[in-house]
Amino acid sequence: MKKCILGLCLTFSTSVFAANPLFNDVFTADPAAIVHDDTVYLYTGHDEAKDNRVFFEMHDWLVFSSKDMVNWEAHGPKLATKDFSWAKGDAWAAHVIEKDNKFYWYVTARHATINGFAIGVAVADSPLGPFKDARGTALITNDMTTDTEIDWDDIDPAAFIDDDGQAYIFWGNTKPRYAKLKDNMIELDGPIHAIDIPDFTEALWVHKKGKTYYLSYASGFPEKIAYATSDSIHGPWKYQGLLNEVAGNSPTNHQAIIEFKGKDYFIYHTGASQDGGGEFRRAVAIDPLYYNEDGTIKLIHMTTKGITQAQ
Ligand code: FUB
Repeated sequence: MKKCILGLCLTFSTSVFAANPLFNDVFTADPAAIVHDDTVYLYTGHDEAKDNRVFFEMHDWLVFSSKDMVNWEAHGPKLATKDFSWAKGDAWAAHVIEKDNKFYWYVTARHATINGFAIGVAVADSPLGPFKDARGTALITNDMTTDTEIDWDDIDPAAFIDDDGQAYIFWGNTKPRYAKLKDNMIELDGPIHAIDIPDFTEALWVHKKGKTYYLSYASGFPEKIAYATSDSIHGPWKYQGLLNEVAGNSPTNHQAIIEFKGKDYFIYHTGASQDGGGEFRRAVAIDPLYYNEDGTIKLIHMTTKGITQAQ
């Protein structure tokens, strides 16, 4: 881990300094994470805007890994919008899931010929790739959802595989949606369903703890992460309140929730990078997530300390 103080940069192999943001040499956003072979693989967006004045500049997605949640290895970009022949840029939020020893990376990108944002999927035999477009076409396009006037309502995919093996994809901006995925993970299987949750903006994430399904999402704007629970992946979803407040210096907020070696983690982004961070130059952070005895989740304390105890 590299830390810089007053222009002096030192590399530490142990975690004696604050850990959030995780990376200060690259801007990272929109985290998604999986656990595979006792290793956490963290997939992030990659902010490359020169400053915070105009908009997002995002061309590819990055991968990092850790065996202890403290020390992270950077693997660089492993997928870019140019890897999808149908896409023309804007590498927005993405999500990776493992099924039958294959790794599916669902991505948001702007479609080259169909107006608006779209969702595609790449596949690999390893969590580090090489990943290639699994379809040659987008999986979800803006013309498949005509109930909003905006062209960025089909963004932020989140996949989930239920205990019976059925896979689903959740996504959306303004309107939360989900659909079944076929066994091949690269085709929708049936209709697109609406989800009834309050004040939804974007960034859906689904996880299950015990018998409870959790649906977390960015709410309002500036965004806070809220969540709802259900005893079925199909809902109805019961709103449970906030998971975090507005993340420092960033109006967007985007979470991943994982369990690793028996502990639960909340991974998110802020605009708190030491090197000119902000709305379009975000940085991923991690803090512990704690459940109450009744299955609700305690409000996340967003810290600069982060995770300092190796797992
Ligand atoms: O990073 C671009 C967009 O900002 C994402 O798709 C949203 O979730 C928000 O974080």
